[in-house]
Amino acid sequence: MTITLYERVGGSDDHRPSPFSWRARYALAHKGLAVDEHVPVKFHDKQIIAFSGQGLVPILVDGETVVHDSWSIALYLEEAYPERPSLFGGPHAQELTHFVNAWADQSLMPAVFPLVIADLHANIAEDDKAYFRETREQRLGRSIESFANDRAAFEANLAKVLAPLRARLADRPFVAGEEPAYADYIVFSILQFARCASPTPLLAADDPLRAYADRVSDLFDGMGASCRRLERLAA
Ligand SMILES: N[C@@H](CCC(=O)N[C@@H](CS)C(=O)NCC(=O)O)C(=O)O
Repeated sequence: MTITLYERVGGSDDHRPSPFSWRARYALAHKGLAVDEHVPVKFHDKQIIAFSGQGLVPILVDGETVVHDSWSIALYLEEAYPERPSLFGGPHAQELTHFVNAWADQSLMPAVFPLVIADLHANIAEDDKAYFRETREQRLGRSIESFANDRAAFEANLAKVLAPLRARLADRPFVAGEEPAYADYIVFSILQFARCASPTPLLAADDPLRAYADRVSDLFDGMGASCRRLERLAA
């Protein structure tokens, strides 16, 4: 069967800032499923994805099956390919991973977003900037620049939000334990979003969470390495 993944791209086809698209990429790699075609989708490119009946990426097309939403994609892959390595490690772990998904989207992402949004806007394709600015400023009720202004307050908030993650990773390599699983791809996807969006590192060079992000980035032949390039520019 042919597998196609519709993914967000930023300034070029290998600049992939969307955390949700990274989750789908890692889920497929964990299952050992090769993607036959990666379709790059800019923010304003709604026509290419209209077939899915909604306007967000990632979208997985597996043969005749179309699935959108990263969590739904993970559930689909787990059910459709039960003989391949599990993304969760069983039904109870799947339930707990759903909580990790909610924490990442509702706490971690809002803590990271203000620290990188201005750089993300600067780094996406020129013809995507107006759409990005308009939709984000509508949501924020103010300009991107004025929203992102109080960096010190956002950094203090991020430190608080990261505390449970630090505690969890203090004595184990992955959120899921000794081996990585979908919970790690969720958490990593947001650290990766920051790396792809902004050349200013979110975490200090000696921060254990940066080593964690590198660990996940190195999986599957260094699949996440493309986003480290921006960060290295600032190093
Ligand atoms: N809950 C969805 C969220 C997907 C989402 O927000 N995707 C963003 C990725 S950048 C998007 O497509 N945004 C479209 C837009 O900004 O117009 C998931 O987990 O896949």
